[in-house]
Amino acid sequence: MHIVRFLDSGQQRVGVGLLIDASQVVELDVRSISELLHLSLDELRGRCGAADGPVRDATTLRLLPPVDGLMEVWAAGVTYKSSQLERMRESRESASVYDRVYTAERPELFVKSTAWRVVGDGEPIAVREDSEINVPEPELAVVVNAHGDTVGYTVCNDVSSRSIEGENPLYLPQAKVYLASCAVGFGIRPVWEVPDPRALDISLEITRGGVTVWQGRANTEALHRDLAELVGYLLFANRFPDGVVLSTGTSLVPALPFSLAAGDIVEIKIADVGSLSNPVVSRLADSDWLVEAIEDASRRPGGPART
Ligand code: DO4
Ligand code: MG
Repeated sequence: MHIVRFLDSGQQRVGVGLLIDASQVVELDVRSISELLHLSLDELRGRCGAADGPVRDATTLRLLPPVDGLMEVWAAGVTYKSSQLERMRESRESASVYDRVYTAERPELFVKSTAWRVVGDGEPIAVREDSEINVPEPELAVVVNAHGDTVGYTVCNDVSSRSIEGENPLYLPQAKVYLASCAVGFGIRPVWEVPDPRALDISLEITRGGVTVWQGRANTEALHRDLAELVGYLLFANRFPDGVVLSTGTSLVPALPFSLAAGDIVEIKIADVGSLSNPVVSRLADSDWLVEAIEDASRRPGGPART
């Protein structure tokens, strides 16, 4: 079961519900994911268990990323050995910062996205025109409620520019935070349905013109830090009144000089959690969805309607 946010194009409204067996959505009597994240974990579980709203055919709805209101997406970095080694390769002059942060007590955490910028399943992700090497970063993401409790998991793609970060680590925000650089999966798998988040298979496949150009597999058992430790640092001097998504870092990084190209399809699967598939664009103007999202968001600070 996944907690989902959906667009009903017929009725021109956004709703929230439970996706059951990928075929049916049982509506919940709330207006947003953030409203659900105001509940305690017990209240949320009770609300999901007692759901008896209208049942909808999931194929008639468009699933939106489960991030809305004042929610933010944050990300942890260099949490897997493979990520540390690849970043040391791309950044020879500043290689030691990755070495040091991997073993330091304090993890690397950064803001990845506000809610309205998040791209959902099937929507385009972008690579920057001023960046030579661009990669997807498939990551397990933890969903934390307004009280600081982990309530579920989802899939995040922390799309990044390796060349901009490699030039100087102080360029990290430009390498990581730009329009359509953050994609989040179609729903939240509740924490009570994922017995061991440190034993999940992650796969990444990149296809170009129907041909696989890169694929890899990993498992969250190789994560160098506890999930609770990452969430603890995130909340140490911060509060998230509508909840927050914390992406926990990547262990799959295509070796240099591989780069994403416009037209590629990036497919991520995390066992028991979900999947995420997005086409790649390089010129924002070429993506109708992005252009509409920007226009929409500027009219509605609450977020794009995405009709
Ligand atoms: O240090 C840069 C970011 C690393 C990152 O995003 C990751 O390891 O997933
Ligand atoms: Mg990352």
